[in-house]
Amino acid sequence: MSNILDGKGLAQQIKDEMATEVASMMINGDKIPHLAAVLVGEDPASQVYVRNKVRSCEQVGFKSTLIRKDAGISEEELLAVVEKLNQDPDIDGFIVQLPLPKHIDEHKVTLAIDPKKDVDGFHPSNFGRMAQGLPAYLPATPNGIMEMLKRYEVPTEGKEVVVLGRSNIVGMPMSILLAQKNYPGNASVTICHSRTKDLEEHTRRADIIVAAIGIPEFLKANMVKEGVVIIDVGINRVDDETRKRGYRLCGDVDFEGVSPKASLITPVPGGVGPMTVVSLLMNTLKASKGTV
Ligand code: L34
Repeated sequence: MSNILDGKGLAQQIKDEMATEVASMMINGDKIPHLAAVLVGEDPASQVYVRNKVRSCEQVGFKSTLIRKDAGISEEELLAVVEKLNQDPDIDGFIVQLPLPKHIDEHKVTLAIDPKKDVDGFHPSNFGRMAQGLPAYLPATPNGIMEMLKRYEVPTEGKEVVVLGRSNIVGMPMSILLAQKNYPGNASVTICHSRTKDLEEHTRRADIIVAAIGIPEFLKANMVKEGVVIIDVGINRVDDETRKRGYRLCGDVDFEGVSPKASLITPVPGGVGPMTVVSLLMNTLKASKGTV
């Protein structure tokens, strides 16, 4: 049997389920979920991700609004865009795609988003609620990973989990969720980062590794044990002249080397990325129903 955790296929299945639900909402005359995305500048990867989000909205029958702004937009102007979306009664939830240009304080922008519309789950109020196990919008990538573990019935209770990376949007929330008294959770979680001594000593003990450090093919076969479950969050573009686009995508895991040792592994692309997108849609559906 294949050891692939097929995020792409699973995301499609969840979108099909959501499309059915949206169709019946429409018949009942309920409000159709409406997501807005703000994209600042021309970052090529961000354009792809946001396009995937907008396209997925169309697939499930959501309304979507894409607001594009020049990279030169001032912080003040961007905050005004956020405020307008906060006030717009037709918008159920919205995101400001990261990263933002250097002259804009991401933290300030995140704080300006109404937590009730913060379908990215980045606002400290949502993060704090998540950390305390209260109803909250969960950040899309960790939430997508949790959904994937659940649907594939991956055992997590009592497992040794190593999270590589401590970012606010992936590593930190992921480690909190996996330690919580829930399924998928109840794991013993270790966070490793740039100051970790003897990282391999940790990764070799791990039953589950979540790699989110942004270094292409960082995790090698000799760093993991037989039967490990690998969640590869990395999505790196590396130059490749044999490809038409001039680059190929790879994760933070050396897939070729690690896959033969892994009981389960997410590919890149087609693993965590599509689950991130679908979990944003799940949050938007909740926002439109007012269930968070
Ligand atoms: N505000 N900023 C905000 N919210 C987010 O949730 C994100 N993230 C991360 C970057 N900045 C953000 C995303 O949307 C990463 N991310 C994301 C979204 C979608 C995909 C990857 C990352 C995705 O669709 N990946 C596809 C391939 C894409 C490609 O061809 O380049 C995949 O199969 O992995």
